[in-house]
Amino acid sequence: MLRFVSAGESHGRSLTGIIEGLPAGLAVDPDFINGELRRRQLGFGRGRRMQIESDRILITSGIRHGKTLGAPISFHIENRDWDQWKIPMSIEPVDETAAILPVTRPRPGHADLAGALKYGTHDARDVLERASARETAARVAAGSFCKLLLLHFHMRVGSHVLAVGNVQVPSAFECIDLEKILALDPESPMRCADPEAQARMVSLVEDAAQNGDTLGGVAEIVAGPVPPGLGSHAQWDCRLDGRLAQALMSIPAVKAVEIGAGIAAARRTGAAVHDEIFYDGGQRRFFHRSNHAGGLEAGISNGSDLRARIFVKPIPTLRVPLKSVDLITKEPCDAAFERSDTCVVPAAGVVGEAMMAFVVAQAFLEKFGGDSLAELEANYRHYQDMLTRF
Ligand code: EPS
Repeated sequence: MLRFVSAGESHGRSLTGIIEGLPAGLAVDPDFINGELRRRQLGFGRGRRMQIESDRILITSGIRHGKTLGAPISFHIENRDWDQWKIPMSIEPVDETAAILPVTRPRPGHADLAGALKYGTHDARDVLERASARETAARVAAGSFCKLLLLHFHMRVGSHVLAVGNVQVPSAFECIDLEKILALDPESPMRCADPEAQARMVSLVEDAAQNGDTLGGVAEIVAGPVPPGLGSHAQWDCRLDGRLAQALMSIPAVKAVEIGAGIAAARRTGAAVHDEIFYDGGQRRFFHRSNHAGGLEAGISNGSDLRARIFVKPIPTLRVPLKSVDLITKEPCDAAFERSDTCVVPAAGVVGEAMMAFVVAQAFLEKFGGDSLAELEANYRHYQDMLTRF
């Protein structure tokens, strides 16, 4: 079973990750992973922290001479900002006189209050450090290993931004092909297919930053070509749509996930929603001309691209603060402000790609299994032969 865990605080020494369950023999190029880490740091509206960090992976086990061993892979990503935080985030007890102020004014929308109550701490830093979206760098690294596995089987994952605040792309730019998504300039401000909407998104973020406010938005994540038959209808927790939704929903600030035409489908009739079935005799395969299902029917991939959208709430750290209550005095106060971002929708899309890559790779390995890449290839080839002879 493909599994991934991470550890690390936002201003601690480093992030650490372990991914296990990848087959032996997969070539791993750290430059590819570093490229993905860089993509996550981009996007207009990120704060000063991204100028400090320059995320790079250090792989510490599970790879030999450039290829996976089938053993757990461990890795680190250093936090450059650690230099400024050695005392407040010290692993060792520190001198009481070091005057480290606790965070006692919880920010509405962040982990501060719920986490402080849960752990019985009056210093919200004890929870906010791990709740920080810094952790998503480790997800992108883990997702990059999954992307490399999927690439070996010609599958790719991409994302683009559909909305920032109330600025939305016109419908012609919504369900664009994966090829077009992958061709978007990673260095563009929003990784949005419509330059006109992108310009308006940028100026909206500028206004929000000026006003000490923040913005959310919507990103779409697409994977393809995904073979039919991944996931299962047989048990509730095997359904791939549910697993994908959980993975995407777990991204910090994501408050809703939509698969395919999801929300709009609820308002339409069946005739307008379901993707009709066709057969291509030449290629000996079934296909759909539309993809309202987002590539998933009954929790099983149907051969169309997987398509999901994440709805990202505005960042909860506001320079013009909301009302709060002090954790110690219980007096009304303004919420704390820490350096933060104004908008992270393009970065959330990159994290969404990592999560989708993980879910697809996990389901792919479940179906085709094997300890080595050669065994996995043989199992997959056998299934493809079966499909053409179906
Ligand atoms: C975050 C606050 C900001 C973000 C951070 C998430 O960090 P800082 O407080 O150090 O300025 O930049 O995201 C990252 C560090 C990252 O790598 O994405 C928060 O409070 O969630």
